[in-house]
Amino acid sequence: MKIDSIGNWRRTHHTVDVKPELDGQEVTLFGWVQEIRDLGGIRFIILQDREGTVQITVPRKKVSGEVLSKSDALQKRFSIGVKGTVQKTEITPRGVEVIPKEIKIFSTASPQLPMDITGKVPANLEVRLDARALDLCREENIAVFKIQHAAVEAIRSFLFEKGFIEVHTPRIIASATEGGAALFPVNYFETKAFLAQSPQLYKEQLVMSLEKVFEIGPFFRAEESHTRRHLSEFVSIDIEQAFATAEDVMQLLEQLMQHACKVVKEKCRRELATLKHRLEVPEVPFKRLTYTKVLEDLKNEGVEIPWGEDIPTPAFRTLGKVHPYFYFITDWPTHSKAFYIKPRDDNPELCEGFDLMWRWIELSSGGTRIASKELLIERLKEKGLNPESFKHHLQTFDYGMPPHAGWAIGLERLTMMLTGKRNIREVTLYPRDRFRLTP
Ligand code: AMO
Repeated sequence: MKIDSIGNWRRTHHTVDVKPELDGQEVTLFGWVQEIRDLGGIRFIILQDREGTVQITVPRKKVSGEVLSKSDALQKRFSIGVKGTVQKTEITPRGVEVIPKEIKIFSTASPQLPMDITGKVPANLEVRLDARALDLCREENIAVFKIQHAAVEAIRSFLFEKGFIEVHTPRIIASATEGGAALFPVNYFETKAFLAQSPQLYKEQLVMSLEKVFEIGPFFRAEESHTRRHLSEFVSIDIEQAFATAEDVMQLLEQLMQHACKVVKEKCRRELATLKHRLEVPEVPFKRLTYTKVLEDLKNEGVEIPWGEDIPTPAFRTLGKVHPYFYFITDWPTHSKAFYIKPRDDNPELCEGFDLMWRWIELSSGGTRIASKELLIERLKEKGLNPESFKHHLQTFDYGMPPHAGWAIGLERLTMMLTGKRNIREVTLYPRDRFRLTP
């Protein structure tokens, strides 16, 4: 088949912008063949681009021989260009169709695609992830990532507005930052290094100079657990703020959540409709429950957890039914949180760490940090970590570390909430987990 070059053709409209008001006007459209319906004398081609679809109608007797033979050759997922005339019509749902004057075929596609790109015949998730580039062409997936994009844009501008400076910290590091989660080792010249689990120690150091910082980027956890909410590579939205406490950054976080939901709800009406998801803009302040209160709530539901122990996933599911939207869990036992979280002055058994929950899923965690070097060394030892491995970080506490606090949100978990998707892999372009490293 002859493959056309783009030549001097340039897009005049996206498919969604082809409206009945343009009746009689010539347009140049680019995209992909989503569906072909042949009714003998007339052929309908659904042209898809990033913004939606439009019907290209080919009345056999009325188009040129060249257009006819090109349209006869088309198959699903061919990449094409169409120059044609817009026509108002009653027969398509959008009240418009395009009658082609010229068609260019830029590339062909396999006649046996690994899945139905219209989504009418559902494919299982593993099949879809194996052919992810094709799966991402489905309207539903385009909607998911447009919603994620709108959320990230809203978050960035919110934080800029509040005076935060965007930073980029190292991904190749020498020692662990998050005790619990495992590290991925990498060969670094003659020595061993690791992929960063979080920007925690760097963002804390940066409050000494830049005061209010944020970072959005990928981090790595060698998660053994294969769940619907864990990835080995996830995108973290981190903030850290000087001269602030947990309560200050919790207020910032709830306002940010409300803002992100509001922006997505306004800007992504079409995408939310495609996903059939009703997004609720939450009221602030969010509920604040102490860890001890959570245990009481769980006891009332028949789930008993001894004070001081971790809350297992099934218990969180129960809790999510009692508190169905956003809520904070505060006043965790100090030993259950990372070494850098500040114990309470009035009761060091409890700490100033918090989690932001959405139903049963942890969306974000953070807290007031320890600003005293001695206390930090003590906490490292209590956690069984060697202060010597943290000497470069500890040194920075001799340079005037201010009181500070911060948090991190998992972008994919946030996207699950915004889109109503139940598996984190659905909202990750190319997910990485215990069993998946490709594509
Ligand atoms: P934490 O380990 O709780 O805290 O991570 C913060 C948030 O990141 C997301 N997240 C993940 N998402 C997908 N897959 C994973 N494996 C994964 N691990 C974490 C979650 C979680 O709430 N340094 C602290 C944050 C801070 O105190 O500022 C930290 O990393 O949404």
